[in-house]
Amino acid sequence: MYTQAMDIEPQSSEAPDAPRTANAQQLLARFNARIDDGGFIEAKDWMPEHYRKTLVRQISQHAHSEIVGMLPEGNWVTRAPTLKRKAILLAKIQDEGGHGLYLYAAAETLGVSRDALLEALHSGRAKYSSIFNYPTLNWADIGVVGWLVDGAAIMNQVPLCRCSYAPYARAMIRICREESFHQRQGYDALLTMMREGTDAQRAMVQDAVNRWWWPCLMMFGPPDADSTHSEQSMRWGIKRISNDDLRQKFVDATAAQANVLGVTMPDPDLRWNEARGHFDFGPIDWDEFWRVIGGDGPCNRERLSTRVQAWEDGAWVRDAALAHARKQAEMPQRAA
Ligand code: BYC
Repeated sequence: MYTQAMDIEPQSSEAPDAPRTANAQQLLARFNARIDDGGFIEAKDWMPEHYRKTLVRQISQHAHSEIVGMLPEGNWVTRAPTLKRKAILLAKIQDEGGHGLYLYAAAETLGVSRDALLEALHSGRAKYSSIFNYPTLNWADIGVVGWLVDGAAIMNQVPLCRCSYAPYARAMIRICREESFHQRQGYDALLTMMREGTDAQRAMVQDAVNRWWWPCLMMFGPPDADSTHSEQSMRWGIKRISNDDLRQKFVDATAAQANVLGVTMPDPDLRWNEARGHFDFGPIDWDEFWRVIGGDGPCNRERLSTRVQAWEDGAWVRDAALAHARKQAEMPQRAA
């Protein structure tokens, strides 16, 4: 039940998108030409079935990540150290819920229902980002989630603003604007702890960085050589930059920020390589990554059961909204 496989619909056994008629060949040629020109595909445009399924998979995993991502931070709302930090945290968590809504709406334009997507999440069939299967143990974790987790998310998501599927690209533009506030508020919370805090608070920040650094590097997905979908997704302009290249950009950006903050990344191999013009970094534990996305991370079970509980507890809200919509629909008839 707690695996994170993503099989919303059984796959067809025939070769994906092999055009069988002259008309189908023409549609495929037009689609390919638009992709090759760097153009966008809209919801009503013809698209190969494999392209549609790839987008449903990626956009729904992304949507699930946003709403599951609310849970580790939600744990700290009642324990935020000041009113200001609490208000910021609440706003951030609400933003993540909003991102989930934009993304589910973008997935729905591809002809899949939100109920089906949520059912796949709640039954454990759908994936969400590996990062949310790690615990937030102290207040510094909330700062580190903003700085590193949202920082990694932005690095991955900015290129998605140019994704070839226009409804996804449009959703990503708004999401990226909000994510950049999330990253900055996290870094600001950590700077306050490091500059104005006690030794114990500085130690909390370092401890949180030690625990989150490696899982954040895993957020970008497996190495390019082991990535199942990258080649096709890059060809279709869904992904614009590869998993490894994005990971490297993230390491380069955050290594400098760590110096300003006064923390050390838990990687003895992390050092500037003049010849490459990048930071070198040590090996990632990919066994841990596959274990976590296979359902056996520190918090997979807890996250899924909390999410299912929230869905069940919210049934009355959905019922009330539907009842209200029904009444609204009946109004003009009543007046007549
Ligand atoms: N976690 O062929 P690959 C956020 C899976 S939200 C879990 O490279 P692809 C935030 C992958 O799905 C962050 N699974 O895949 C929210 C595939 O399995 P399936 C979420 C992962 O799709 C709230 C298999 O491994 N961001 O930051 O080409 C608060 C092979 O991988 C992961 C997005 O979703 C992972 N980390 O590339 C704060 C962005 N990595 O599907 C923050 C949109 C890989 O064959 N998504 N897998 O069963 C993407 O950009 C791409 O889907 C990925 C993976 C780069 C994540």
